[in-house]
Amino acid sequence: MKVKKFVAINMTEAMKQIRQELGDEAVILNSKVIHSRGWLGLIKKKKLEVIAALDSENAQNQLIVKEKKQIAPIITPQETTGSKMKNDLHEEISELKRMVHQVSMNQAIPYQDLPEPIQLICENLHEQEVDSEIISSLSSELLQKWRKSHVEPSFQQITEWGKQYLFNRLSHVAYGGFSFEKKFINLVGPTGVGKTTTLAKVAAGEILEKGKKIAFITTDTYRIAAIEQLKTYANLLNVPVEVVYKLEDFQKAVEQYKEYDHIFIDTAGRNYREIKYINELQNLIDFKENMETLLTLSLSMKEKDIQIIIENFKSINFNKFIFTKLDETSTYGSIINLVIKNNKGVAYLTNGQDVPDDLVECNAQILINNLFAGIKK
Ligand SMILES: Nc1nc2c(ncn2[C@@H]2O[C@H](COP(=O)(O)OP(=O)(O)OP(=O)(O)O)[C@@H](O)[C@H]2O)c(=O)[nH]1
Ligand SMILES: [Mg+2]
Repeated sequence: MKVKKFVAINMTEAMKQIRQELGDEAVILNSKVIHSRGWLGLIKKKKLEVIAALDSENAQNQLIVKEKKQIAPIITPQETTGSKMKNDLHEEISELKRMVHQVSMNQAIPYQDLPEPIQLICENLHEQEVDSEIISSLSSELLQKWRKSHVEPSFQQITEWGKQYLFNRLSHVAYGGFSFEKKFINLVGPTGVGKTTTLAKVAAGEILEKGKKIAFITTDTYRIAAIEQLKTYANLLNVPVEVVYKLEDFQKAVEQYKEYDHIFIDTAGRNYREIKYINELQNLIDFKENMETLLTLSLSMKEKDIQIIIENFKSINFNKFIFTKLDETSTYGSIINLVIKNNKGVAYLTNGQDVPDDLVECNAQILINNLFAGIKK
């Protein structure tokens, strides 16, 4: 068997070379995209490396390699006999399927032509589901800085440029926990994201560290266990709880707790992709009160669904986001996308079930550090 490596700008050129050297009966064993350095080492040229072989003994039974849409070869079986040939054919088809998949995967990644360090950063952000618009403007910025640089920048330097770029895009919104300038502290958001747990974490901090006088209100009468859950935290923290079924109850509770420093409101999780549940919430809580409202979202949710929920909550005019369950993911891109898209900052991040420990007051730097934590050369 004669095996040879061919390098060409695309599959069409590779096929020409293979036909010229090995003839029509050559078999392609493997192909991969390779990169060669271009001008000043900046632009990398993409080439295709193809390994082809010719089995002279079985030449008459070999597969004829043809080209399909200039991307991947297809095979056309000629007359074959016996199970060996069937097996060979089967193997060839599997190999070609794998190659086609590989080539199409390579083409799907839009960062291939960038210098390697920038490519690495962009691919990592892509993995973390950062919006392609953000990655593409970040890569332009990094390329520009690279070109202006008199010496070849280190990977660390490029990473710092990337962090700075994102910081500029993220830092115009407000971060940090509740200001506690308002009497009512309110958490809203979809089912099971961690509203009650987070409320207990924040309340525990205010009571245990600052000695504040706190009361709880729950409007979650939808789930029987919800009241019990809040009561358990209330007992542990030694604070009263009022259950609110309608707006008048809410107003009564306001009067009843007027001596307290803050009233923490726990709301029911509903399918807030439907606007009717937002209206229900507005019928229970007087959002015109002296109130700070945070929209609680979990990182285990799909970003598309989160965005629909955010749009629906805009009528309530919430102050900031809380993102929960950071411990359940290593994909932080959606936080970055949602902050930039909605011009809203993040109050807290939660990273576990422990009350009160698994709560972090957020700022832009924390978001960027999380995003870049896994990017290493
Ligand atoms: N892994 C992890 N689990 C969390 C986190 N925060 C809350 N949980 C868990 O998520 C589950 C739901 O938490 P809840 O606080 O009851 O959520 P909720 O939003 O109040 O739920 P509903 O009131 O039913 O809408 C519980 O098992 C919590 O312990 C977190 O940051 N990480
Ligand atoms: Mg709850």
